[in-house]
Amino acid sequence: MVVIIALSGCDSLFHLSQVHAPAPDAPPGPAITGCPMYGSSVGDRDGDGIGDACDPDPDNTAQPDCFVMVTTFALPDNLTGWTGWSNTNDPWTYCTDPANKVCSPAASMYSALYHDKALVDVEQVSFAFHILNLAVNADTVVEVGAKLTQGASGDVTGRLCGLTPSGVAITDRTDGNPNNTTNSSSTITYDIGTEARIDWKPPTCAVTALGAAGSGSATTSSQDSSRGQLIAIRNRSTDIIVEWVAAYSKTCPQ
Ligand SMILES: [Ca+2]
Ligand SMILES: [Ca+2]
Repeated sequence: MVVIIALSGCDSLFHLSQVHAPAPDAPPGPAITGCPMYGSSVGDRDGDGIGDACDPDPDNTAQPDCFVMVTTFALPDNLTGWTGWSNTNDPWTYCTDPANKVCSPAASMYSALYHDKALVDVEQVSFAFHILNLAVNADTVVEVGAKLTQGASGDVTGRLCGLTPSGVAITDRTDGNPNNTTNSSSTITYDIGTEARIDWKPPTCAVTALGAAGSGSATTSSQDSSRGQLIAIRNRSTDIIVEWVAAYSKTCPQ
């Protein structure tokens, strides 16, 4: 019964189709340490507080890495601080199976999930998910980006990294001119249902399937086409379970 009540309340919240003007950076809170997305972490070789299992630079010696955001979408915080959008007005919701994860709008052609706070100095954003569909369509896209904004259409504008019909790719998106894929290179063969992780650390976009499905990457040499300071994930023509999203920076919150 508790779950039913929670779902009802959040459905109405996540019908919102517009992200409000990003709030300024929140006052610094406690530093995020370990690997919250994995529940625990063993080892921290470089002593920067980020566990080896989720440290993008586990042997750094000069500047420390820091988390600026980690969301595991676990209750009770779940989708707080995130705003969903889809072109069919279907909501992002908590999954009923598995519980405590976020499911994309079913049957939505285009959808995005925006982090509500502007985040500066993000150097890497990582995103883990499962694809649920039995067949990936020719126009299936699962992407993540930082330095984004929400365009007038409600869809993402800015540079994204992830899976596209042409494989792992880096895509610049603008309203009215939605796709300009740069330096698409590696292909990836997917096992549907396998957890995959996207790591976007400009200029490199890497997708790793955590099962037996392989990995791929693409690299761009073009200038960053940043349009804002929002992090968002985006998917098209597929259903996904969102596992976690994390943002890293060399500039640690003071
Ligand atoms: Ca570390
Ligand atoms: Ca490190």
